[in-house]
Amino acid sequence: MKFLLLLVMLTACAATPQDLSGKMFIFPEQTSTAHVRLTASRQDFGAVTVCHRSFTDLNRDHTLFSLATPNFANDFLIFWDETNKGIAPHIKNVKTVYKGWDYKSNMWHSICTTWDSESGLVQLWFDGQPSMKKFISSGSNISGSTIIILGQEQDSSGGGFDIKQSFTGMMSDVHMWDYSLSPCEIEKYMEGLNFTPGNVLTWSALEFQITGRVLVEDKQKNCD
Ligand SMILES: *[C@@H]1O[C@H](CO)[C@@H](O)[C@H](O)[C@H]1NC(C)=O
Ligand SMILES: [Ca+2]
Repeated sequence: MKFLLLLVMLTACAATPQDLSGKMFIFPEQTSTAHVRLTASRQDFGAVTVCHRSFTDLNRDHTLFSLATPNFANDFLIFWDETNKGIAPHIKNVKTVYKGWDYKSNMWHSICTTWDSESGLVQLWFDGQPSMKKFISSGSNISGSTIIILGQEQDSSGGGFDIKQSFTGMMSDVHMWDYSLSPCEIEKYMEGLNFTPGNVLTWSALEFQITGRVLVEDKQKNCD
């Protein structure tokens, strides 16, 4: 009975968007199971911008944001590639690597990625700095039933997790838009100023479901 009640409560939580302003997800241990599944407010994307902040001390491959559809397991993936020492966006299973960033352990990093299907260009922003634009994939939308997961990297829609690509650490301020955000808006996000919140995923009204040991806590504030 207790279990049933808990189940009902969990289900109710998952269905209601929550305001995570000032909060973060903590992924405190390495597993091939613990993750957060985010519910997108829409599907079929002719363009995408995804922003997030993360903090980790991993020195191996790890996922930061994994969006899969039945068509492509890596339909929109942001990945740290340890071999190439670069941040690797994947779009429609095509990968490109951005090297040369100071992706230091044990500090917060803000990363935004934009892509649009018309030009096929991808661009990354790392701690306030824009990368060059690179061609990755053009001519068709990201479409089909969308599954977005933090903490694990999908090799198939909703599954195929690999402990060696899992994320441990903290993650916050996850937003997704179905258009290319302007450089000014991205700068505002980077600097923690007021910006236009995501219209596909909004941190202040996030629908999500936690599986395994992932916790929500307040972000540490500086004492004054
Ligand atoms: C691609 O997505 C946009 C919305 O972002 C939509 O207007 C357009 O019709 C889609 N294109 C195709 C070919 O489905
Ligand atoms: Ca994988």
